[in-house]
Amino acid sequence: MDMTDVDYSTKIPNNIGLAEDRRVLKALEQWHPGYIDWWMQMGPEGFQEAEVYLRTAVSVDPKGWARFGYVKMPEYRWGILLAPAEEGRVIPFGAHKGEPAWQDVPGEHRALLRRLIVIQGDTEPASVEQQRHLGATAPSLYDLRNLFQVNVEEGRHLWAMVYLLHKYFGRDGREEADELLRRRSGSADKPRMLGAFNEATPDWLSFFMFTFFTDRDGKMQLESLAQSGFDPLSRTCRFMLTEEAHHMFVGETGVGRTIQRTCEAMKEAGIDDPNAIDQVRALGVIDLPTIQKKLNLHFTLSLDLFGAEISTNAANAFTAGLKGRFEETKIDDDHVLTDATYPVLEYVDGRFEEVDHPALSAINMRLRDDYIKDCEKGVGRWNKIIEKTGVDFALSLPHQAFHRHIGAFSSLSVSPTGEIMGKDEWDARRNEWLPSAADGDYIDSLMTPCRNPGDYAGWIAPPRVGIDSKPGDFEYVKLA
Ligand code: BYC
Ligand code: FE
Ligand code: FE
Repeated sequence: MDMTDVDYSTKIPNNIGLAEDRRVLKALEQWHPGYIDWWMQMGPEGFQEAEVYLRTAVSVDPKGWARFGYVKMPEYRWGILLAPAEEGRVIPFGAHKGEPAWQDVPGEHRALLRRLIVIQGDTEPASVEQQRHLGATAPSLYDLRNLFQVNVEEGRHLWAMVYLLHKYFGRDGREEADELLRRRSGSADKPRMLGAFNEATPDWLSFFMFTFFTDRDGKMQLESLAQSGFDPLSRTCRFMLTEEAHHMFVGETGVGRTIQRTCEAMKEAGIDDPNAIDQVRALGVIDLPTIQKKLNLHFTLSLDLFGAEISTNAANAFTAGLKGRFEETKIDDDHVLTDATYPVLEYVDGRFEEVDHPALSAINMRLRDDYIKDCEKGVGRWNKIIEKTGVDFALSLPHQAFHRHIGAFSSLSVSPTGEIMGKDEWDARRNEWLPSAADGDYIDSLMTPCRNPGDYAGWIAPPRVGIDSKPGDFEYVKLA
């Protein structure tokens, strides 16, 4: 069998020779029913019988790995797919730089490695849980299908991490794999591990912002883990990244289409002032200032996912060779960083300034900076859409210190433009910057489902092209 082909003869599709690995096959088959129970309880509510036009990975060949067809979600073939091994791969960074990549868990770094895998694994089902109510209000069958595509692939990402736990971590790996099915997004007693994954995703604009900003954190974290000296983690993350691209596409185009529709409606009605919120809302579209507030919320929740700016955990993971930097192998330095420094934004003596720190301690900060650059490009593309319609408005990323709960800025009260203020003033002005309950109610009032092929809710423009080159009125989801 070619390494890029996937074996569909076993219950769990895979390209890792699972049929010959009886111990792991058995462990995963034992985990499987719990996963399906979790999916039925916490997966997309009300659509488990629907036939959804989904892509399934049938190969890991970058040139053609997906096959499209109608599937009922509980019958989706969640598989374990690793990118092909690179012959002679070495650990690209840290104290073990240049040594052969590990094919087994390095004993001295076992606990740290397991923690990284568990955190990554925990986010995947969390996002499915956060999005489970959205099917009821989808603005079109096209969007409904995209939601479900993202959901089944996040489910597969959970499988990817669970495979590593079962294969490489023995008994405590099995226990962690079980715990991944027990925690619940937003639960008071068993919450998911990271903040943003316990927030609600109440409406479709939130979903699009989430897939733009939070799935993009996923991309950055997976890129860093794809550099790992632990080869199975690297290979699994490399394949996950090919799926991730679609999730961010869903977010970027979803927000883009929302903006497009708002601007078109304003132009048709002859409204020039983007801040004429009542007039714009009377048109049944989401005003641009409210879109900015949603952006502020999801961007800042996602910044928190990078951890503290100065982190010994991150330094240890780098030095151990477990988690690298974004595009590690393309960076022109020694990849060991013993003497290197990195500028970290800090609040000192009443103002923000960059202070040099040991680069090793600033690994989280660097990744966050790379993330912000990536986000900025996307916001620029949204602004092009606004510009083309002739509406005078630009979206922007808020200041890094605004609305933070993790890291050095979490103790400050800062506006989106970076002004420091007292907590009382910040609290009083909160609703200028973040979605208020009334904004939420308004958006909610627009969230009525649109279920005829080719129809779209009034607040969002249709996509320019269909999925898998399908025509505009294609029935992406056949409702049961
Ligand atoms: N919430 O030293 P620090 C995705 C804790 S998204 C709550 O800075 P570190 C996806 C931290 O645990 C990508 N707690 O931590 C997207 C630590 O506690 P201990 C997910 C937090 O380890 C959409 C303490 O604070 N993957 O895939 O350097 C849909 C000190 O912090 C948070 C990963 O994140 C938080 N936000 O950095 C579906 C990759 N932040 O140890 C999927 C794996 C920090 O003192 N994870 N704390 O008790 C990591 O690389 C790192 O663990 C983190 C945190 C970047 C998350
Ligand atoms: Fe994922
Ligand atoms: Fe994703």
